[in-house]
Amino acid sequence: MNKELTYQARMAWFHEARFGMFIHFGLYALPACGEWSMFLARTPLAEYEKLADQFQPAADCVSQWIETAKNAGMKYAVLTARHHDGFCLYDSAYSDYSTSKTACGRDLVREFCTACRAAGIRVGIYYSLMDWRFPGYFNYKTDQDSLIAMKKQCHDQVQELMSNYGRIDLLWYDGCWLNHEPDTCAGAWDAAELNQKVRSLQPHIIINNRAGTQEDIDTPEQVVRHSGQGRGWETCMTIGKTWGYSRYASPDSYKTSGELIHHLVDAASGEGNYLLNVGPDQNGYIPAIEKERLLTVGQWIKRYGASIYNSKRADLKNPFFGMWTRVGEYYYLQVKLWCGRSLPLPLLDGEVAEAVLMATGEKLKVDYATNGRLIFSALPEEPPDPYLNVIRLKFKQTPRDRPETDPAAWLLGKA
Ligand code: FHN
Repeated sequence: MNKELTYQARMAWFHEARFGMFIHFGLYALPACGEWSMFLARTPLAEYEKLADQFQPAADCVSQWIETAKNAGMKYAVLTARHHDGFCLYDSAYSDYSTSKTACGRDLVREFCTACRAAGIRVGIYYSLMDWRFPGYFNYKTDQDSLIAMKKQCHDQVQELMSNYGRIDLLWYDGCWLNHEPDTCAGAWDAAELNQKVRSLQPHIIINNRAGTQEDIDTPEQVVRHSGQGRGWETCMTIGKTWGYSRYASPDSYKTSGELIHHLVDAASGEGNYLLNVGPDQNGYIPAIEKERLLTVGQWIKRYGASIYNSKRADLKNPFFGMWTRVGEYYYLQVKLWCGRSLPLPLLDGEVAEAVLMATGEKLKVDYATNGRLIFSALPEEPPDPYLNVIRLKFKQTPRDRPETDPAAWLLGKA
């Protein structure tokens, strides 16, 4: 029996990683109207299942995902092994409704695991507990046979995913709510029993909180919401409006690269991760607009990744112009609002040993003014980076926020 790994030991790679790729891929890429199209259009099962006859993604699509993830500075990836529509992207012993046993003829999860490991990217598996094909999901109070069959499928398939694909680093449950009543999760799925089996098969694994038990990480969705000290967390977010491929979305419905970088840094400032989603198209390729956004984020990370990977909380109030991150002995000012040649940082107690503008490598002049203000000067008039500019600081002692006992004292320079 593997010795029980401590939570900190299991979470170490996750905190170093900070940035991952979420991949929502499946039959829904064919109708190209998001991953919920089967349910929202109330497409009869027999009609929807025919999509499997046309589902033949390009041979090199998985390698394109992982190459893009690498170039984006992402350190892990999470693939939908099976989403709510029940179609498996792997060779399941419990279902013929899979890529292996239909036109595709491939085990995409196996391709994904192989490509991730070859690229040094950690492997995450997304699994939807619920499956729309079971009437017991909708009529869970009256159709016990179907509900039990769906839960058995869930336990069987999670175990085969944890047994047959080597080391899995992150298990990403989803869809535990029965008929959209969110508080019916934990008991309905026997999540505690299931996760005990998972951890015996994968002792180092990180499990998310979406099977109804807390496990290892919180998973705020489409919002950066910091968890408390010591609790792992990860914001998952789309670049466009839908998780699964949508061919019809207007370009202006996609988040800008600046917004994505800001969310990434916001998560890192709170010791959290950012799981950013791509929805590959019917051929399995990442849509051009999503790929372009990721490569732009990757360019920023090439310059400033040292300020987010393995980040810790700075335990300082964010300045008016941006955010703090801290890595080791360095504090990083993530400057979103550029203020020209000098930058005032009020209400801070701490003597700066070194201040460097990372974009240029130039040392900055630091003056100490009233109201606990550090004034950084010798900055360029225009922001050197179009997104977030980073000033790396080393202090002579741990910096502290200066408390404002009298909120008006700053008026007379006495804060
Ligand atoms: O219903 C799913 C949705 O399709 C998508 O997979 C997201 C990703 O976190 N999770 C559920 C909605 O919360």
